Amino acid sequence: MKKEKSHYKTDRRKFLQTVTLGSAAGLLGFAGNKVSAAPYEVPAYAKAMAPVKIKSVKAIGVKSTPEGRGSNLIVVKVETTEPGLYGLGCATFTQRAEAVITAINKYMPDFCIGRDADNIEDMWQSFYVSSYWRNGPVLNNAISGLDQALWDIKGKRAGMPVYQLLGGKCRFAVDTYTSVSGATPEAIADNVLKQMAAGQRHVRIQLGGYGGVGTIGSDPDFKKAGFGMERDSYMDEAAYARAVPKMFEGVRKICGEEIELCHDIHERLQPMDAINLCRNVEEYRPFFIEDPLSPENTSWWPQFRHSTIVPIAMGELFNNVNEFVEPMAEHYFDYIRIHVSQIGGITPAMKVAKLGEWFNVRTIWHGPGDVSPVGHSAQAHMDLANWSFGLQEGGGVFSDFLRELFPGCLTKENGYIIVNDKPGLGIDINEKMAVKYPLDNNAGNWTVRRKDGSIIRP
Ligand code: GCO
Ligand code: MG
Repeated sequence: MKKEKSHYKTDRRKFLQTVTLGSAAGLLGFAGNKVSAAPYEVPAYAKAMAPVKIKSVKAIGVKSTPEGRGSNLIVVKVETTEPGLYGLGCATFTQRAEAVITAINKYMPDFCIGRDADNIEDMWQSFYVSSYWRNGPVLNNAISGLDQALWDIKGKRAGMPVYQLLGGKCRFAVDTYTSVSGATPEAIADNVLKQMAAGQRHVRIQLGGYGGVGTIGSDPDFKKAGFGMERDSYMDEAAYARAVPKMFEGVRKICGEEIELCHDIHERLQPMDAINLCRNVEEYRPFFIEDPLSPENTSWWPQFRHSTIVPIAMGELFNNVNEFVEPMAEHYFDYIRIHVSQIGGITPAMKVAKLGEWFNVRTIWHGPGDVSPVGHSAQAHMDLANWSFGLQEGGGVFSDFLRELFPGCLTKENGYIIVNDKPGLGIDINEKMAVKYPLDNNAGNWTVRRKDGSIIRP
């Protein structure tokens, strides 16, 4: 019975192929010539599953730690009409998590249900313009959740890890940098030595919080005057700019020449101060200096590049893929620091990575704690397949809590991220556990002020 059915299908396909070729030949003016379609039997290995439709889309919000503040993580789950076949994607925007969840739960189901789960590019392009106003962090994160989930589904359908669908491995594993901080160069060097002993080749060094917050400077006059909120941070820009070269000097002296050292300015200095800071650390050969300018200061780039030789890593605050084009074509940066969920997921990130190949600008995807383990997996799959890879921030080290919450998390050996070879992104979510750790209303406190209380862009 079964055999007969498939026989019928093959005959029907042969018939359709003949008809199609026949009519194409007609259109090309070959009528009269004998054009016959060679009978073509689709081999078993090439038979994909029948098309599947999207059955449901929802957001899952969960804390990254069992207690304390932690990050608000958001994962999108897309279910299909194929029983048991679903995908996961990262849509984490910690500081405005509820806004992203609303965008997903209120606007995605109507848009997605009944559509073909295979057409990722079309889904991305059509959801992107469906609101007419577009390209903000809330909607881009929502699209990222959908996009990554569809790549996950495609990988599961193909029986392949996503890196295979992106072109296959062009490196055996993903090299990383990790961050350490401390109040003094000696304390930082101590932490760097520990990372070196664990096999790390690249370490980012910070003096306490970004901009030296909590370790440098005293007497925030605005606090004494009762200006702002008690919890607002204070940054002494000049003291920070003086301290960073000393930090590099101290760490180099203790840790030697081999370790690659990086630093994140986190956009906090005035452009000329950032240029001077970079010049002052040149002799310590940083691997990169990150985000020396805020995104509002892009017109300073030509001057910046002509003033200092340190490699620059930039872009975690960009929302829009178009923002990368000019700086890459003009070689303003050496590394692009895309926050993958912020720009809309794997589909746009791969386009920027490929553009990097033409201009020799390499990727270091943003990988802090406010990227979910699903997002870290998506990044590692791209890292394995992109030739224009530079390095990866974080990933591979997760708490026991996160490993239980997200079975299949990446692992790290000798400083390299290791990706499991399960189909798709290779990661799952324990939904029963997730409901026990709901999001909190942490609106974010990126309020950093200088001595007189005026705001520093973080
Ligand atoms: C980094 C980043 C982060 C961000 C954070 C904001 O380079 O890792 O600067 O630490 O500050 O992701 O929520
Ligand atoms: Mg940063």
